[in-house]
Amino acid sequence: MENRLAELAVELFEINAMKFGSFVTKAGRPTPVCFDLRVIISHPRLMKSVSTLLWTLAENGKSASQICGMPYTALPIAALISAQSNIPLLIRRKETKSYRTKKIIEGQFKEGENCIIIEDIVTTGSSVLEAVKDLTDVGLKVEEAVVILDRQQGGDHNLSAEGIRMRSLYSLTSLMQYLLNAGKVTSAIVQDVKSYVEQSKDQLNSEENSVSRLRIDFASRAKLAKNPAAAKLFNIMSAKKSTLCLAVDLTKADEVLDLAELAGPHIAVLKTHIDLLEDFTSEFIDKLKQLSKEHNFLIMEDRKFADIGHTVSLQYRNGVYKIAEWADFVTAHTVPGSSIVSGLQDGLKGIKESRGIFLVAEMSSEGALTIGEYVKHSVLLSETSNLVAGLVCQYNVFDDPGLIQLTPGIRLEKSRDDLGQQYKTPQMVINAGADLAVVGRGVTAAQDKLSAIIQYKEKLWQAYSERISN
Ligand code: 6AU
Repeated sequence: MENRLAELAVELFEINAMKFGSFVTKAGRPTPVCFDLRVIISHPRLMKSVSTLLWTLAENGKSASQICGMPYTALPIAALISAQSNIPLLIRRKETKSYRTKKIIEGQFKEGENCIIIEDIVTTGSSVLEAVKDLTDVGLKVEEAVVILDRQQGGDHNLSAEGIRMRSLYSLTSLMQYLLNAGKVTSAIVQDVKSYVEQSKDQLNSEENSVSRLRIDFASRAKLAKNPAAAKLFNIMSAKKSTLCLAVDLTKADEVLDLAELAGPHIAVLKTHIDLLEDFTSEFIDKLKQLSKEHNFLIMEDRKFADIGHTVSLQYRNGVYKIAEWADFVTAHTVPGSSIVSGLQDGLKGIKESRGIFLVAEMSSEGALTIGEYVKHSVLLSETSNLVAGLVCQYNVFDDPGLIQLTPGIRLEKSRDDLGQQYKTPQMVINAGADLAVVGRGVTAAQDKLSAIIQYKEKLWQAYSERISN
C-alpha cells in the first residue's frame, strides 16, 4: 500500500492535480497549496488506481450495501468502486429537482441499509455531514467515509463527533512527504504547507474554545443569555437536571392539568397548543400557572405565529387566549421577516414578566421547506432582538451560547408517524445541538406516563452531560 500511495502521489502531481504557491481559499484564507482532483477523470488508469486504493482502505465499507459518491469528482470514482465490488451506487443530488418532486437521493435502497460515502477532499467535513444528513433522513445508516485527501482542517474531528469514521489515502502532511521523497517539491514548500497546517489547527482550537456552545454548561450559559426568560430557563434546566420540554397535545383541560401535575417535578418547560382545548377557560390558565410555580417549570405556547406585525401583536395579546399574559415563551415562524419579532414585541406592552420567542428555523416534518438560506436568515433574525430566547431547529445551526436550541421530533427509537413527523433518539438530538428537547406522544401515548417522563429526562440529561464533558 505504502509504495502504491507514493507512486500515486507523484502521478497526481504530474497531472497537475495540485499546485503550490500563494492562493486564497473559498473562505478567504491564504493557502500555499490548492487542489483540483477533477482532472483525474481524464486519466482512466489513475481513476482505476484511486478507486482500488480507496476500496482497499475501506474497512466497514465492505459490509455496506450501498455506496454514495459525492459529486463531482468522487462520483465517477464511486461508480467504478460500485462496478468492481458489485455494491449498488447512490447519487446525492447537489440541488433538489423541485420542491414538489424533491428526491435528493437517487438510486434504489431499503430503509436501514448501510451506506459508505466516497469523497475526494475533506476540509472541515461539512459537505460529508450534509450528505450524511440527507442519507439518514431517508432511513440509511452511515458510519464511514473514505476520502482521497484530508486537508487537516478539522474534518476528521467533526465527522467523528457525528459518529462517522473517516479514512483517507493522504493527509496533507503525508502527501507532502511522498512528494519530497520523490524530489517533486522542495523542503521549503513542505515547510510552508506544514506551517499552514499548524496555523489551521491553532485557529480551529481557538474557534472551538470561543464559540462551541455545545460544550458550555447551562449554568454558565444563563449568564450569557440576553433574554431574561432564556436565562431563567437555563437555570431551571441546570437546577432540575432536565432538558425536557413536554408537549401536552391533549384536548381536555383536566387531562393537561393532570399531566402537568405528574410531570411538573421533572420538566423544564410545558408546551401547549392552547387551541387544541375543547374546554378552555381562564381558570385553566390560573391552575396551570399555579402548577408552574409549584414545580418550577416554564410554559411555552407553541402558537407558531406567522403573520404581519400588526396581526401577530393582536393574536398575541388579545382574542380568547390572551397568550402574552401567561406564556413565558411562544414560537414564531420567520417567514414574515423581522416584523414577526417587532409585532410580538408590540403585543407585550404593559406586560411586566419576562417573555421570550423561539424562532422556527427548521421543522422536523418530512420534506419541510425550511432549508438552505431560510435557515441562515432565521439565525440572522435571532440576532436582531433580545426578545429572542432561542431557535427551533434540528441541527446545530447557530453559535451564540446565550440562545437555546429547541428540538422536537424525539422518540426512544428512530422512527416516523403516518403524517410526516420524523423522530430521532434523545442521544441523536442532543449530539445535534439540542438544549431543550420536545417530547409529545413519547409520553402522552405511553401506558405508564411517569416512567416514560423519567426515562426521557434521564436519557436526555445523560447525553447532555456527555456532550459538555467531551
Ligand atoms: O413528539 P410529538 O411528535 O408527539 O410532538 C411534537 C411536538 C408537537 C409539534 O407541534 C412540535 O413538537 N413541533 C415543533 C415545535 C415548535 O415544537 C416544531 C417542529 O418542527 N416539529 C414539531 O413536532 O407539539
